[in-house]
Order: sequence, then structure tokens, then C-alpha cells
Amino acid sequence: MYQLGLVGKPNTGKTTFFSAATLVDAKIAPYPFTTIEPNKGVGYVRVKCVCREFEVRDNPRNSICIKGERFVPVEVIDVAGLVPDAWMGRGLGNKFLDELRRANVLVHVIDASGSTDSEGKPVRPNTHDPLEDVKFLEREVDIWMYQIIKKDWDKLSRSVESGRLSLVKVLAERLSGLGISESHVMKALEESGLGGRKPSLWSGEDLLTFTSYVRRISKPMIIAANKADRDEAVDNIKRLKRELKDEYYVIPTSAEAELALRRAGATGIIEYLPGDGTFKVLKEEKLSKAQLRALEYIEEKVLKRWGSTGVQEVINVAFLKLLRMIVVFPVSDENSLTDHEGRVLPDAFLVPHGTTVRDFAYLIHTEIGEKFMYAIDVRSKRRLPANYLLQHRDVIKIVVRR
Ligand SMILES: Nc1nc2c(ncn2[C@@H]2O[C@H](COP(=O)(O)OP(=O)(O)OP(=O)(O)O)[C@@H](O)[C@H]2O)c(=O)[nH]1
Ligand SMILES: [Mg+2]
Repeated sequence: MYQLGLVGKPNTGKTTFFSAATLVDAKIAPYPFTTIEPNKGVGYVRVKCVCREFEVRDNPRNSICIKGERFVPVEVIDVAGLVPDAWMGRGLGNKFLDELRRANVLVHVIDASGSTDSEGKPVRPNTHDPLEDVKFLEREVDIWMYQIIKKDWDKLSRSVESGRLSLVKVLAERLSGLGISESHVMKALEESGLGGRKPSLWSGEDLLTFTSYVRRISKPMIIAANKADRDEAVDNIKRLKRELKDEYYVIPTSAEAELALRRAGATGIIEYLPGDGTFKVLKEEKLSKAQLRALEYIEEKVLKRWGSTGVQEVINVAFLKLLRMIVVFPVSDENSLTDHEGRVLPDAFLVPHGTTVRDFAYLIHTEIGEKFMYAIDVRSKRRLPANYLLQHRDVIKIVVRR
């Protein structure tokens, strides 16, 4: 399963975001370092299902369909907070970043209300500039990677220059523990312009430049401007969006609001679909005065102000825009849209853009890949060649040799 990692300084709402996205209970508290061991759970990318278009009732297996919206699972991991100079051992250090090795995308959760200092201690709202947190986190992650690369760099660069080892292979091997591949390294060498330069001539600065490229390529990041329900966050979010527009998607979020709505939704007191801009109270009599007030607050300060709580949007933008992934619906029968067991539209798979139908066949099962003959586009009933590039929300049938 693809994985999304939540990062940031302590006390910004990472665990609240995690719980809101996964409905897994985890400790949330208004002080730093509440989380020490990582939390893991399943969250969802939300896409329009194809069931309504095909006018069928589906029986999803690997995903969930609610009111024509398909929720495709992704793993969410929430780690401890990171403080400036964690790489030197401050706070909890940066060892726990190793937990993010499998993360395909990072969500930097910041406190947009400016009410926590650089270490996550509560301060008066708007006395800390959240923009600073963005730069600090990039640096901490860079140094974490840099330390891994620079170990016996001299020895490594000599073996590269003597022709015994290839630079790409050496770097990829060094970084493989962080989930970084040869293609990530190749891209970073190319984009940084360092590919043509002898490794023994790389300065410390060059190494850091390379690290920063490889970080952006292998762990792309999106910003959740959290605590957006607080009035102090409003101007900050405008400024963050403006200042960071060339580098980041900045999405206002209220993780706390999302958690409250999801929990109320799970008990059936309200009807709420993650990502929606509205909710409906179903059992008003079950709501306490405090709960009613909380719902009014959410309506006023979050939904009317921002359109949604932002949590679902963050997950969607992370996978569908930043990683440019698509969702594909495979079926075994192009007429009934079922699998072998008669389930209608059973699966929805998240795959990288650029996936061909043959790649997709291999993703489903090696044997299906090996026996692949052609595919059928269920909408047009046309045959698709092996190198057809899958499109978002394609429904396909794969035909294999017997
Ligand atoms: N107003 C507001 N408060 C929030 C929001 N999200 C989280 N909080 C509060 O922020 C505090 C910290 O939340 P956590 O989720 O524990 O933060 P964390 O980033 O996981 O903290 P560490 O585990 O210590 O790194 C708690 O008091 C939350 O209730 C939000 O959207 N709005
Ligand atoms: Mg936490």
C-alpha cells in the first residue's frame, strides 16, 4: 500500500490529523512529544466512483463506496515531532525519521495559528511565524539524509572513479534504507547538474545540494496549514500560500474539526462524508449542548470559511496531484463489471501515472502479467494494446493466455 507520512514539529496536530484520517485512537495532547512511537493506520483517497456512470450497484472489496464516492486505502504514519537541530540529538533526535523510509509522500503539518514556538511549546497565538517551520523542517530532513550519504564519501568516491562502482548504484544503495531508488538518484544527479562532476571534487555544499534534490524527488511534501479554525490562522494562511506558491501545495486544515465530524459520523449522530463541505444532523436529541456548540463552531470557522476541513483534500492532493497517481478499476467481465465471484466493481487501484496496462497486469499478479494478451476498455469495449497508458478512472478487463 502507498504510504503517507505526517511530519512536523511537536504539538501541531499530526496525531489529530492521523486519527481523523484513520479513526485509529492515539494520544493527543496540548504539549510537545505526546507521540513517541509511530502510529500507523489506513486512510483513504477519495475519488468519484464509476458505479453511477455505469448505473450499477457495486460490492467493493479492496476499497469502500459511499454515495458514489470511492475511498481507496493508503497507509498513514504519524511520527514523533521534530525540533530544530534534532540531527544533533535535540528533542528526540531524528532517528524516528527512519520510520518514514517507506513513505511515498510527506505531509508537513504546521500550526498556522502561530500558537506554538519552534519546539512546539504553547505560546500566545501569532507570536511564532509558521513560515519558519517550513524552512526548518526541510533542513532537518536534508541533514538526516546528508549524514547517511556522507559516511565514507572519500572511499566511495574513489571506488567510483576507479571505475569499480557506479555513482548511481553507490548512492542508491546508501539511501535504499530511506526508500530511495536508482531512478530517484539519477533524476537528482541530472536536475542538480552534479551528475557530470567527479565525486571526489564534490564539496560539502555539493553533497547538501544533491541531498536536497533527492529529498524533493523521493519524499515530495505538501503542507497542511492546521488549526485553520482559529481566527489567528486566517492571515497566516494567506501569507503561506503566497510565499510558498512555487514550492508547495498549502492546504488549510482543521484536523480537530475533521476528527469530531468523523467520530460523530461513526456513531450515526450526524451524516458526514470525509471531504464534504457540509454535514447533516440525524439525531439532534443525542447531542449535548457542548456538542451542538462544537458543531456550530465547525460550521462557522471551518466549513463556511474554508469549504471543508481540508484533511481529505490533503490526502487527495498528495496522491492525485503531487504524486500524480490515478485510480483504475479492473474487472473480469466487461459486461457485468464483475470479478470471478460476481462482485461488481470489486477493486479500485491507485497506480502511478504512466502505468501501462501491461504494468498494471503485473501489479495485480505476476502470472497475469506473464500471460497478458491485451486489455479491453470497458467504456468503449475497444481493445487496448499492452503499452496503452492507463487514465484516471479507467475501467479495464485484462485478457490472459490460457
Ligand atoms: N484549534 C485546533 N487545535 C488543534 C487542531 N488539531 C490539533 N489541535 C490541538 O493541538 C494539540 C496537539 O495535537 P496533537 O495531535 O497531539 O499534536 P502532535 O503534532 O501529534 O504533537 P506531538 O505528538 O507532541 O508531536 C492538541 O491540543 C490538539 O487538540 C485543529 O485543527 N485546531
Ligand atoms: Mg503526536
